Amino acid sequence: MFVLHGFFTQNTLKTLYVLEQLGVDYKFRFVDLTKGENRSEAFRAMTPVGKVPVLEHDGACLFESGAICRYVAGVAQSPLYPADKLDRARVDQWMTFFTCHPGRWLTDLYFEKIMKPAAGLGETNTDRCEESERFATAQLKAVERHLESRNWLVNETLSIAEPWALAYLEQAPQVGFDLAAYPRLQAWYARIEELPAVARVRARVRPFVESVLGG
Ligand SMILES: N[C@@H](CCC(=O)N[C@@H](CS)C(=O)NCC(=O)O)C(=O)O
Repeated sequence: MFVLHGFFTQNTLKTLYVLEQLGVDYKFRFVDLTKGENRSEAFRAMTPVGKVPVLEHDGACLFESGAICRYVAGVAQSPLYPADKLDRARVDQWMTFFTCHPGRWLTDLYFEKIMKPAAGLGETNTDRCEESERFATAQLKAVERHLESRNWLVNETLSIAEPWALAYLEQAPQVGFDLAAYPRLQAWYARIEELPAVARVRARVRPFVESVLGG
């Protein structure tokens, strides 16, 4: 049994979407960051960095969402994280790309426009929002180009890179970032959203979102 400690923002959602899609047995323990629960002694005993998500498994703890997803996929020996070295590297490459490029900027927008007001962390920085929108716009064009000739990121089949990317991209409508300029990406996004695993995760985190951000 895996135990995932997390919040409801994209670093946790990446792991929840991936775990759910892998079909492994896991429990979710909500850590309310707005109440500083990640600074408790019990939480710090699991991770030196004090951030979510954290995975507990077989008496060990792991932090970093990427390490967690790859570990669980490895334990499950899932084809969603292919054994072939090149295919695996291609899955890794897209996970890293989303994290460092479009996902990073969409996450900045989410923080500025949603988390800051909700958690009383100060005024939304409009200059920062404009910069984030500019970078996200440019980088999503690369994904659109890649998807012009394919339906999935790697090998014409679903991989853990898809639920991973979803957690970043689903912030777009929430922050008013229009994806209409990317029709192939939108179609791919819709295919990921249709996965039953996605609906299950959303239902699972909804009460926590509502308790922090309101209904
Ligand atoms: N690179 C880490 C980032 C983890 C991270 O930044 N988590 C945030 C929430 S999304 C957090 O725990 N923030 C609380 C804090 O820094 O005090 C990962 O992918 O797991």
